[in-house]
Amino acid sequence: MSDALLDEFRKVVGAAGLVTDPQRTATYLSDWRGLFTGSALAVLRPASTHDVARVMEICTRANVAVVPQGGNTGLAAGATPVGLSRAIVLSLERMHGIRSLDAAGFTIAVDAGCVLAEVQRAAHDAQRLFPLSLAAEGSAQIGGLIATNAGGTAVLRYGSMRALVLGLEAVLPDGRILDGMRSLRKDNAGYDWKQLFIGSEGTLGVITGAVLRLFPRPRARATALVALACLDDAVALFGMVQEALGETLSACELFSERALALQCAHQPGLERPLAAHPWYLLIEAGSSLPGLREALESALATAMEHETIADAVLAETSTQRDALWRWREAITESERREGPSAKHDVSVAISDIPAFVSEASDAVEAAFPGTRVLAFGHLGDGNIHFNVLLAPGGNTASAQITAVVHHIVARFRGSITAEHGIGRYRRDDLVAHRSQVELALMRAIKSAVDPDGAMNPGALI
Ligand code: FAD
Ligand code: 2HG
Ligand code: ZN
Repeated sequence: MSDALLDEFRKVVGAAGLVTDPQRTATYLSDWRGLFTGSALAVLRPASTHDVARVMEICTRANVAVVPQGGNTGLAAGATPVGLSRAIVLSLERMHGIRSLDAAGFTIAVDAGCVLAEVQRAAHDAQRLFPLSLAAEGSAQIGGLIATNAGGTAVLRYGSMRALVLGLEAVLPDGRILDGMRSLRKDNAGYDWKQLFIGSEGTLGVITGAVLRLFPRPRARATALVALACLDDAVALFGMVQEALGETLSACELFSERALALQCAHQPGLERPLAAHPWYLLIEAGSSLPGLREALESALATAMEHETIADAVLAETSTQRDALWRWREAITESERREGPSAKHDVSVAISDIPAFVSEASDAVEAAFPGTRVLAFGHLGDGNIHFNVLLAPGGNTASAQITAVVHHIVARFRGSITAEHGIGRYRRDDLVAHRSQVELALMRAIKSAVDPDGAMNPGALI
């Protein structure tokens, strides 16, 4: 990059906001899984929305592409500048303030670089709940979570990120600031442009702030880990606990014995919670009204009588609750330690989960000897992480495995990504799994908002 351009950037973001030292830029240039590595002229770390706007103006003028980056925990490599000759990474990490919290109105306004755990903490300190929860919450930022429309483990009750955003602030590629930091629950004044940015994966502009919904903090939680003989029983149990617990049910998370065994191998110190069974469901409900635990216990007792479940353990304390959750939340990290895998973040109708998993597992393990299916996820949302651990030296089969899995997903009229997004990892698959009309509409939106194609080239579309 020319010194003059560097100077221009430095004038805006200051010395602390401009990173060019290769040792420091390296962490911004690879994705969380280490599958993609790219290059950039520099990493820019602006400290305010106005600085983001000025950076964008310079980039437009100098024909420099912009790759926004949050906590870099994305699983679709959307924040990695791959194959771009003139690009910067724009990191929001210095914009991490809580702008305001309205406890009476149940809203919080934050900078986009705020880490999710910080938002949860601020809400908690104000006797409120910000419900979005996922294993990367110590690093993932609100801007990244909005840009990917993240899901996580409480979608069943509270919805994914889209359901939690009331207002948004974003900077357009040409540097204009869109100020929609409104806390309104109802607002029908024209097109709701913020919805375009939710799930846009950095391809339309830079999200710089958001107003988020808060909820009452449930005073009690009931958490159980249940062992099951088959997936049909898991779906049946989901129906039973939904009926018994109603809207208090917040999580219904699935994992297999293979996932549990993987944890035992890679997370020393975890004590096996139940004897081995093919499948497990982690069920949680929360409420401030009495009788929650009794309702869960009674639902599980009925399920036991009907032989829908094989075994169960209920958390007695918050430490036990955390220990049960660890079995679910550490799977991704254990999978990474185990070695390379082909990840599939699919959704199908909840009642189709047993047939989908059975058919896809049989197809993959028969066609690719030595592979091991690791299926887990958010059963209550119909979202299965149908990951396939590759056979040693089998990296080359990854794309073929994905083709087999996605073909079956299409037959079930499912989606090839329920929550992680398209990014660079699934870009070619999107074209095969959305109609010409849908793709044309997406391209029209992209070129209306980003006519020069400067925002995150190579991601999504
Ligand atoms: P990044 O990875 O930095 O970026 C992701 C995308 O958003 C990129 O395309 C980037 O360009 C864009 N972007 C980032 N910030 C901005 C911004 N301010 N403006 C515009 N575009 C921006 N995801 C789930 O949905 N559910 C889960 O349960 C879940 N669990 C996870 C568990 C682990 C252990 C890990 C590592 C990841 C998990 N993820 C999960 C994926 C990941 O945490 C989410 O996709 C998250 O939303 C990414 O946030 P981030 O700040 O790290 O974004
Ligand atoms: C989860 O549900 C995350 O734990 C990560 O979405 C899934 O590792 C994965 O594929
Ligand atoms: Zn998930």
